[in-house]
Parts: sequence; structure tokens; C-alpha cells
Amino acid sequence: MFTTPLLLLAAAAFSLTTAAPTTQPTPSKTDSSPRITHTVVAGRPGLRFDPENIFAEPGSIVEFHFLQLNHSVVEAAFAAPCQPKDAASFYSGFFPVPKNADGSASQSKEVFQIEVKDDKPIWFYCAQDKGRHCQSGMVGVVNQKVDSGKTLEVFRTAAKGVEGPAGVQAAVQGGWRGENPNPLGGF
Ligand SMILES: *[C@@H]1O[C@H](CO)[C@@H](O)[C@H](O)[C@H]1NC(C)=O
Ligand SMILES: [Cu+2]
Repeated sequence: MFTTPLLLLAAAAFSLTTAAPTTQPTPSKTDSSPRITHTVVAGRPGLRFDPENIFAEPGSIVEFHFLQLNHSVVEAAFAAPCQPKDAASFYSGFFPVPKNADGSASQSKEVFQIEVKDDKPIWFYCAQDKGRHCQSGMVGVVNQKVDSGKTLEVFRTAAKGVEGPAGVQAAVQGGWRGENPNPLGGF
């Protein structure tokens, strides 16, 4: 999609009142042009991603923020929740985040960003086994195709039936992990 400066301005104004897409410079080393960024928060309503059903145009960024506990995000295949889709699947690593002393919500100083390369669905889950987050429904999707029958609720139901542990990759890959460029995002 061709993005006009006017659209970017509209998106920026919109972000003042909602948690909807914002624009910000991506920290990518290869491309410093501003991208539409969709913020997803891990752990805001408990063992969930919020939002968990994201529509993001090719070329945009999905930026995961991590609240207290110890969450992660990994790409799965629709047919096999709680496991990396393949050797190239993105993996954020874990984000252990202690509670604030006063009990208020805390957030990791780092985020994990992925680029949406095309309009194919991207299925993902949290791989924390302590508490079985994936099997408890901590899953999500970018660009679900509603008419295909492959919906987030079908994926979540399948995740609940996974008996073994959730899978991770050997190392962080398939995205960018680094300092949170939007510290107020995520609450
Ligand atoms: C976070 O979770 C991972 C995976 O279960 C574990 O290996 C790691 O030790 C945990 N970190 C902390 C600080 O609890
Ligand atoms: Cu989790």
C-alpha cells in the first residue's frame, strides 16, 4: 500500500487516543524510513496477547511489548500450535519482568519487532512452560483469513490440546530485539 504523509499524520493523531497503530522510526539497520507499527502487549490481560488478532499491511511492523512475568513470542504453523513452524520461525527469547515494588504493572525495557512481509497469516504463541502459557491460550495471529476457517479460535482450541512442552528456537531470530522505542506503549 502506498502511504501518503497525510495518512501517516492521521495515524499519529489517532494514536493519541487509542492503542491503534502508531508511526515511529523503526530501529532497523537497513531501512530508517518510518513504518506503521502495530503494538501488541504480552501479558496485559493475564496469559494473553493484546490485541491477539492483528491486521497489519505488508511492510508494517508488529512490535511486542512484555509485561511482568516471563513471556516470549514464537512463530507457529496453524496446524501445529506451541511449536516453531520451521527452522526460520521467529523467536523473541524470554523477557523476565519483575513486578514493580508498589504492585503496579511493569514492562520490559526491550521489545521484539517483526516485519510483516506479505499478507499471509502469521500464527504465534508464548513458549513459557511454567504455567503452560501456549496451552492456556496465549496465542495470536496476524492477518487471519476469516473465510478459510483457519481462525484464531480454532488455533487456540488446538493449542489447549497440546500435551508436550512448548517449543523454542536455539537463539533469538527472525526479528529485532532491543530497547523499547515507545516506553509508554503497552499500558
Ligand atoms: C524465563 O523463562 C525461561 C523459560 O522457561 C527460563 O529458562 C528462564 O530461566 C526464566 N527466567 C527467569 C528470570 O525466571
Ligand atoms: Cu507467556
